[in-house]
Amino acid sequence: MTTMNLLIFSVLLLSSLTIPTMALEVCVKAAVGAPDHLGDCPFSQRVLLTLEEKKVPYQMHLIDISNKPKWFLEINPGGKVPVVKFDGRWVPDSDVITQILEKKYPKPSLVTPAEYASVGSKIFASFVTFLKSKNASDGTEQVLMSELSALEKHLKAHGPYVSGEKISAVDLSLAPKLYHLDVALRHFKNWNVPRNLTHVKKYMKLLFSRESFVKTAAKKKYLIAAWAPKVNP
Ligand SMILES: N[C@@H](CCC(=O)N[C@@H](CS)C(=O)NCC(=O)O)C(=O)O
Repeated sequence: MTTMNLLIFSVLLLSSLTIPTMALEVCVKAAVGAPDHLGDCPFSQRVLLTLEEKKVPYQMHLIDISNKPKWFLEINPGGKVPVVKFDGRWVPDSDVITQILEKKYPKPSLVTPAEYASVGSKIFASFVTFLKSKNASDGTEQVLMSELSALEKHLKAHGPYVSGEKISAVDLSLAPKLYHLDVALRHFKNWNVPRNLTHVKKYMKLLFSRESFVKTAAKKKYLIAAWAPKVNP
């Protein structure tokens, strides 16, 4: 082997050894009943969306949260997903993780202006309450509708994304939650986001069709399987 060939060979060998270790390790929820498939956790998807949008290479570990492996509980005694390993330290909580990602990988910026950071923040809780409700006149649907109407008003004034033309952190947090709302309410309650919420409808379409979303979304059947025992305990 010539010196040049040896040099090229060494560079290739070195890069093949270093590329996998450059990838961030991330633990996310595995699908309920299918531990080899990506699960439905909206907080895990939020982190994956942030990694995808920032084009940060990552290595995913699927965690069966109904049967957490010993190694996972050792690195993360709190036992929740997502967790990401930064500089040798495992960090839980999607709020904390996405803030660290923004600092470490500032481009493209996903910073949401402070005045828009809580847009839509009550939608998920009101969706869950409505989903689990067995009493059609308990007002839970109206609470959800008022949150969705507030989002509609905001998007009409500032859209197509929460902070305008560019996607930002708040959209990446809302997207998986709106996906749950869309899939679970249609399946369990035959309920759809009303047509007159045109901006919300367009927003959901825009989010769900992004490459990052398609790559990181759980299959609908896994999402339904995860909600079933909570809807009908
Ligand atoms: N506040 C946390 C919530 C994470 C969370 O609730 N994860 C759920 C799955 S979606 C979990 O790990 N549950 C397992 C458990 O609590 O044992 C975040 O934003 O990351």
